[in-house]
Amino acid sequence: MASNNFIDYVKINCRSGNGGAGSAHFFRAKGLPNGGPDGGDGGRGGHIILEGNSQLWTLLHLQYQKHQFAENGTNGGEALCTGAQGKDIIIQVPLGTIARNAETGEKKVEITEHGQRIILTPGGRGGLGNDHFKSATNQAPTYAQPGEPGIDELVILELKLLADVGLVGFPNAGKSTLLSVVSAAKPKIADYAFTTLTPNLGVVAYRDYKSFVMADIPGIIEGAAEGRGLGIRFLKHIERNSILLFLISVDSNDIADEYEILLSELRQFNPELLEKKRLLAITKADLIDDELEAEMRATLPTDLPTVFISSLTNKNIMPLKDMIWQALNAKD
Ligand SMILES: Nc1nc2c(ncn2[C@@H]2O[C@H](COP(=O)(O)OP(=O)(O)OP(=O)(O)O)[C@@H](O)[C@H]2O)c(=O)[nH]1
Ligand SMILES: [Mg+2]
Repeated sequence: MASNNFIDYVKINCRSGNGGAGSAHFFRAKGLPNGGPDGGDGGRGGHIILEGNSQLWTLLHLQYQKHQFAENGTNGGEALCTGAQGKDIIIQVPLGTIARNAETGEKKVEITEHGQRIILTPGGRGGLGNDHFKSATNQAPTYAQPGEPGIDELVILELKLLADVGLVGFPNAGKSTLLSVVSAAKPKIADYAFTTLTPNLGVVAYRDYKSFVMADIPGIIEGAAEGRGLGIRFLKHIERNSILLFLISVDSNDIADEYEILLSELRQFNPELLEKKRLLAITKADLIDDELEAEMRATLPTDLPTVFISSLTNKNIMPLKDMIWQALNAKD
């Protein structure tokens, strides 16, 4: 990861509050020395609760708050007084946070919406006071329930990386080079076709500690669906990506034509791939001047947002990231 401020995994110790004990008190008053049971219930122990917050993008804020202890409930009192509930602890987490039991790895909860609250570690129930135990045959129960103990556990919070962008392009289009300039990934780069033989993933740091994952896959050529080149088996790696970024080099003979070939190969592999949002980056823009760029602009496909970039000079790399981020987070 390019920045140490991006934290997507923390282990925290959660301890919910003990429930307060029920009271075994009996009513007493002048002239009424043997009143009935009036012990109140104990208060519930505090819960540890997770709350989704769409303004958070990492678990960094929890790195120094690894002990989360909720308050105990207080005991029940006389005159049917219920004990006070232990204060809950509410932990704010980014959307896409998954909580697991650290020992078993079992998933406990997942937060997907802003404002969503889920109890992670429930507080102990308060015990019932003796008033609950009176009956026809026992009108003076001296028994009251103890409070239920809280739970002390280790929990792993993990951030599922929000969404991905898959790179689609001919060999040599500059896919791996782009990944290497926007992420800490170090894919092999060379000026021959099929340099990339297996997919590479990189985490792209975006403004304010946000991030997304970019997948660089081997180049696709015409006929890939029939097995030419490395074929299209690698396309399965972009099936779960939420958007596709097409990369076509400025030195392509015909950008619109190359785009159509890529689309057609994707369609043959899995038509659903064409339902994903698409963006187009024309790469190696450092090789042409502004005049030529303006001329080329007129020949580009018009059905998707397009930007001229250069991984060599960093031209339009930030606007490209903005474009990707917008597409990943668009609400449609
Ligand atoms: N001038 C210039 N050359 C670039 C740029 N980006 C990539 N290249 C060059 O283009 C060639 C291919 O780059 P790669 O990143 O390996 O291309 P690829 O799309 O990953 O290729 P495959 O893995 O074979 O599919 C290399 O020689 C790069 O140095 C750029 O922005 N400007
Ligand atoms: Mg490559």
